[in-house]
Amino acid sequence: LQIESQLRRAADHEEFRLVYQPQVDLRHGRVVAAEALIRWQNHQLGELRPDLFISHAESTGDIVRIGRWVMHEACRQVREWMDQGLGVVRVAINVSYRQFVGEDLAEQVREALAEFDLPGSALELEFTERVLIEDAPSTLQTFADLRDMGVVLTIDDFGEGYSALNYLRRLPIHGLKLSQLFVEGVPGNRSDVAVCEAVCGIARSLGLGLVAEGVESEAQRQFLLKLGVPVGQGFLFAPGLPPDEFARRLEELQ
Ligand code: G
Ligand code: G
Ligand code: G
Ligand code: MN
Ligand code: NA
Repeated sequence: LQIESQLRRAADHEEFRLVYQPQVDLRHGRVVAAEALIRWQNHQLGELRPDLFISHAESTGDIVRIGRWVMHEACRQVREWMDQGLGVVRVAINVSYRQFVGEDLAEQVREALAEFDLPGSALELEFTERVLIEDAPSTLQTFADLRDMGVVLTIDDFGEGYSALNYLRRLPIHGLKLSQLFVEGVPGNRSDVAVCEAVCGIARSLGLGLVAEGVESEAQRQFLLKLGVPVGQGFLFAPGLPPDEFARRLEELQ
């Protein structure tokens, strides 16, 4: 497949970049973190969306190399922002299931943090529910090691997949991300409202943080605030921004 042969060479040809979507305090819009989102510009295929190529990269195994690049680049960027005196801010990166199995993820993170002299708290890892479900023998230890480094651990797209409540209880994670699938329908759609309330209740009773995704309207922001969701991200605030635009945005708000 063309996409797969191009993928293999993309990292070497510097075809990837990261954009950064602000996570904001839903009360007054202060930026509390940024999610790094990968972009791929290929000379033959054009701009490809991650939901298309990430699944290819997962099946070929290229995701392991791409994931290393993402972690390195995100840490390099945070260091640059810190050196510029910007009040940043933690960066969240998306981690695939494949990066977790058969790889020493905790060691990778330790090396990246050390290279750029960053505290663990500068980094957040977003996992999918699949990581919980597969429950590899080393998972619990890896989570514990990462948490001991101060790295923030969250479950992405919570509620979309399997929602393994049993695993949530056992793993030392910090927070959940409420899937935009459910945020989309509030406040009008009653079943979406019910799911948002339920996820909020789970987060609260387990003592977990909660970030709402896909906040596009003022009505959604108001609804989530009333529900007690502290942080959100979405087009209401900003899409993923190139690093210089993200930095400008931060400066404006400070
Ligand atoms: O960036 P976009 O809004 O198109 O993201 C689409 C999907 O791709 C999301 O599910 C997101 O989690 C995933 N994604 C974006 N960047 C990365 C990345 O660096 N690594 C992994 N594994 N997934 C990513
Ligand atoms: O739970 P603990 O006290 O270990 O939290 C450590 C750090 O993680 C704190 O800085 C806290 O604000 C942050 N945190 C807790 N929950 C979340 C979350 O859901 N998302 C994000 N981004 N940070 C969180
Ligand atoms: O799965 P993950 O949450 O990592 O992916 C985030 C995805 O959601 C990215 O593709 C990003 O571009 C997209 N996104 C971010 N904010 C919004 C939003 O407000 N509305 C919609 N429809 N998509 C969003
Ligand atoms: Mn994510
Ligand atoms: Na998500």
